[in-house]
Amino acid sequence: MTVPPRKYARLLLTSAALALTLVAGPALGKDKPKEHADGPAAAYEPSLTTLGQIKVEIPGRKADDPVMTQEEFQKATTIYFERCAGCHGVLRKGATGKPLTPDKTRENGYDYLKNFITYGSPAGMPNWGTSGDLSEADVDMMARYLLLEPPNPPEFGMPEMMASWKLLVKPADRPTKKMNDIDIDNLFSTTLRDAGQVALIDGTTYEIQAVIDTGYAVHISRISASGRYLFVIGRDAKIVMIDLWMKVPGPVAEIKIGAEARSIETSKFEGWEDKYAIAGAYWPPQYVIMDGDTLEPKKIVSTRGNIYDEQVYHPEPRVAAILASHYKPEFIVNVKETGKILLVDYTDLKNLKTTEIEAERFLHDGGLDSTHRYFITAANARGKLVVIDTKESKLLAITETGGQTPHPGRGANFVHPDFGPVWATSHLGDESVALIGTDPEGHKDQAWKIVDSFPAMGGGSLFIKTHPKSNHLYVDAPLNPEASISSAVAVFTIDKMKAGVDPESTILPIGEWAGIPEGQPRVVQPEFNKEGTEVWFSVWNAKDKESAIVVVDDKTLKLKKVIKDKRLVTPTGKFNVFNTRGDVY
Ligand code: DHE
Repeated sequence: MTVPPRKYARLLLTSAALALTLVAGPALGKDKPKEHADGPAAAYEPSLTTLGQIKVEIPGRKADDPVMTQEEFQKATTIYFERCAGCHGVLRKGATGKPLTPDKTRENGYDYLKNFITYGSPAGMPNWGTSGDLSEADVDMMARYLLLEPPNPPEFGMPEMMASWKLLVKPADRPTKKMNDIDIDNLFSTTLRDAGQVALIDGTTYEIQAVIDTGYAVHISRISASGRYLFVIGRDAKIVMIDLWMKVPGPVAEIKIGAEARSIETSKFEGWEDKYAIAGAYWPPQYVIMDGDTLEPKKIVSTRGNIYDEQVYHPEPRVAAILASHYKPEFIVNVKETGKILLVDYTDLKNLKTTEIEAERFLHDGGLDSTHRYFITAANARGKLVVIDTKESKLLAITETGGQTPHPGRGANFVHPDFGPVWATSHLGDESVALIGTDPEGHKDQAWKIVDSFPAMGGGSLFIKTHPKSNHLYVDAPLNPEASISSAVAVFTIDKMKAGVDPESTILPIGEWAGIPEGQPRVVQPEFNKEGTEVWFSVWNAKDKESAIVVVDDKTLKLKKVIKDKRLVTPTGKFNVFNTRGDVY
C-alpha cells in the first residue's frame, strides 16, 4: 500500500504535538476545545434497534447458571441488542467486537466482565459505567447476563413477511400520469430518523411537500430507475414504497423483511429496470428479493456461512450496502461478517445464480466509480477498500487506505489535476481523506491504488461528496468530539489539488449558519441538488431540540437558505431523486 511519505510525516508531527500537549498540559496546547454537552444523537452505535422489543426466554437454565429473573433477563437483552449487538453480534459470536459466548465469558468470570463494561478499553469498547450510560446495577446485571446462554431471536421467513406485506394501492389503481406539479427529480427524501419519517423537500422551492411515516429509526432512501418510486427502509426492516406521481406523494406498498435492516435497492439493468426490489437484513442475516411494483416477497436467501479466510461458520453475517449493477442483471450485496460480496443474478429466481467473491471482513458502505462499472466499498473495520469489476463480475483489488475506519457513504468521484479520475473516502477514525485511482485505461499504473491522502478537519467523518459539475469536495465530521468541528464542514477546491501537497481547505460553519441556540447539532451528509449548483447539509440536533437543513451555493460557498420546520426532527440522510437514481456523486 503506497501512502505518500507526507502522511507519515504528518502522523509523526501530530503525535509529537499531541504528546507535547499531553505532557505539557493545557499550558502548551490550545485551551481545551469545547466538549460536546450531549452525546451524539446516536454515537454511530446501533442504538436504534428494535430487536430489544422482542420477548425472549432464559434458554434452558443450567444448575450453575447465576440467578437472574425473567424480567432482568428481558431488560438485559434489550440493553444488549441496543448497545452491544452492533459490535458483538446478536448471537454474541463476535463481529467487530470479541465473541461473548458463555465458554469465553465464564473463563473470564464476573469481576472481569464487570470491570470491562465499567471502564471499557482503548480498543474501542465504550466505558459504559464511568460514562454514566449504564448504572452500577445495570453493569452488574449485564455481567451476570453475559454468563448465561444468549437468547435466539426469532427467524423471519415468508409467513412473517407475507403477514406484514400491504399492497396499499394496486399498480392498476395508481395514476397513469404525474398528478402534481412538483419537480420530483429535484426532491430530497430526507430521513427524520427518530421520528420514523421522511420529509420530501422540494429542491426548487425548499418547501416540505410531504412528511410520510416509514419504518422505525428510518435509515436510507433509494429511488426506482423510473424516478417515480421512493423506497425507504427503517432499522426495523420495514420498507415503504412511495409513489411520487400521486397528487400528494404517498405510500403504495409496505413490508417488513426481518427485525433489523439497513439497505434497499431496485434493479437497474436495461430491460430489467425496477422489475425487482431487494433489501438486506442484519437480523435475521438474509436478503430478500421482492416484486419491484408491489414489494411482494419472492425469494429469501440466508447469508449464513463461512468466513472467507478462516473458513469457519458465522451464524449472523449481516447484509450491509446493496447496489444495483448497471452492467449486468445483478445486485451487488455486501455481507459484513463473512467478508463476501455476492453478485446476485436476478434473471431466474428459481435457479438463482450467485457469484460469491472473497473480499474482506466487515464490509460496510460504498459506491460506484464515475463510469458506474466499478464498485468500491469499505471493509471499514479493517481499514481497506475493495474494488469489484461489475462487468466482469470479479475482484480487482483490496487496498489499505492508510487511515482508520474508512467510511465513504457512496464516496465521491472527481478528476484530480495530477492523478486523473479518482474516488474518495473520508475516515471515522482519523482526519484523513484517501483518493483511489479509478482509471485503468488512462492512468493504468495508478488504478485501484491509493494515490493520495491528506487531512480534512478531524476524525469522526461519515460522508464525503462532490458532483460532476462541482469544483469542490465536501467532508463532514459529525462524530468528532469537538463541537466546533462536528458542526462544520471542510471544503477542498479540486482544481487546486496537487500531487505531494496537502490541499488547503475552507471550513464552513454550517452549524453556526443554522442559528440554533440549543444543543450541539452535528452537520452530516452533504447532498447536491439535481443541477449540481447547491449542497444541502443536515444540522442534526437531539430529538427534543431544533434541527435544520442548510443550503450552500456550491460556486460561492455562501449560505443560500436555512430550512427550519418543527417537523424536521433529527434530519440525517438526504437523497436527491435525480442524483440517487442516476448514481451521481
Ligand atoms: Fe448508516 C448508509 C449501516 C449508523 C446514516 N448505513 C448505511 C449503509 C449501511 C449502514 C450498511 C449503506 C446502505 C446502502 O448503501 O445500501 N449505519 C449503519 C450501521 O450499522 C450503523 C453504524 C449503526 C446503526 O445502528 O445503524 C449506522 N447511519 C448510522 C447513523 O447513526 C447515521 C449517521 C444517522 C442515521 O440516520 O441513522 C447513519 N447511513 C446513514 C446515511 C447513509 C447510510 C445517511 C446513506 C449515505 C448515502 O449517501 O448513501
